[in-house]
Amino acid sequence: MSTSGSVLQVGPLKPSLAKTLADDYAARTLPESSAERAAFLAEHGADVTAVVTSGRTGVDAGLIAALPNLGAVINFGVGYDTTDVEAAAARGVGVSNTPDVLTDCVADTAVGLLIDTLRQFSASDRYVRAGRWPVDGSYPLTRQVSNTRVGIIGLGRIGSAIAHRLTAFGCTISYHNRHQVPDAPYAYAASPVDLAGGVDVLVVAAAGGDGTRGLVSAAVLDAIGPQGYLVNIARGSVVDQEALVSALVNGRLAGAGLDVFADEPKVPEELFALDNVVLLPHVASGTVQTRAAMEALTLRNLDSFLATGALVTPV
Ligand code: 8YV
Repeated sequence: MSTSGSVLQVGPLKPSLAKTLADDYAARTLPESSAERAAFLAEHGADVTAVVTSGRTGVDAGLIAALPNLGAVINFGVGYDTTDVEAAAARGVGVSNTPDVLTDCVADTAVGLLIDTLRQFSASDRYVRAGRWPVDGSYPLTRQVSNTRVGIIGLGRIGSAIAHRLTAFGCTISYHNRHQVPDAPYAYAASPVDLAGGVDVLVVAAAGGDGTRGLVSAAVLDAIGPQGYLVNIARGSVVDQEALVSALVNGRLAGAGLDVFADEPKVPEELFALDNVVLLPHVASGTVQTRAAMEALTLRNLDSFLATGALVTPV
């Protein structure tokens, strides 16, 4: 489908998606620098009816205000915490995301990261590569995964898929969520501290944004305790990162597996030397198959909006 240049790309996107937007939709790209941006918006702002962005960048209230004819913000990714949904709603601007298509890969990553963190496979690999096995002998013993007690914060699509996988490992699952989930076969904890106090591993799968900022606080980390682990595949903002680093550096937490950070791509360097911490560069949905499905759903939302004004997967 082609349009008269009414589509605006905001922030970097998957190269094939950016190419399709430019070639087939005559999309323009919002300049990075603020000086160029102001001139661009003065010239083209009123033409824009649809923005395509990702969770990395998003659309804030200022940008929404500068686009008087905007009708939709189409987000590549399930998380849309970088877009000001309230400001969009106040203007009648729809927001879509890419749910479901990435659930399996993100849940796979959560389980892989959990296993790597408890069993220290990444650290063991480094041990072999550094030539330490013949010199220092067997790698130190690690923590069993199967039959552990796992608490999940956020029992949505992804949290439920993680719970389902870990059930097959014989893990006992409990969860905390804004609301208790009807018919969920897992024990509900009324608060994150209550949940953390009764588990060996706390997995964060809650949406980011102001509603969950710092939900995993210093008190929650203390409740997990020196024998417990944290795994985060959600958003860095859900965890008090300063408190987490301090707990890990001081041995008040047994370990952590982190795919997301407070200020990506910056990762606290204090963690680099810790073998009980696994650090991933926000790759949970990063497979060829899932990213292609996310791209296709992003374009379905754009096509639907341009043709009918309605989004396929509104948030
Ligand atoms: C993507 C994600 O890496 O979907 C999300 O919310 O965090 C990831 O799947 C990201 O959105 C791409 O920018």
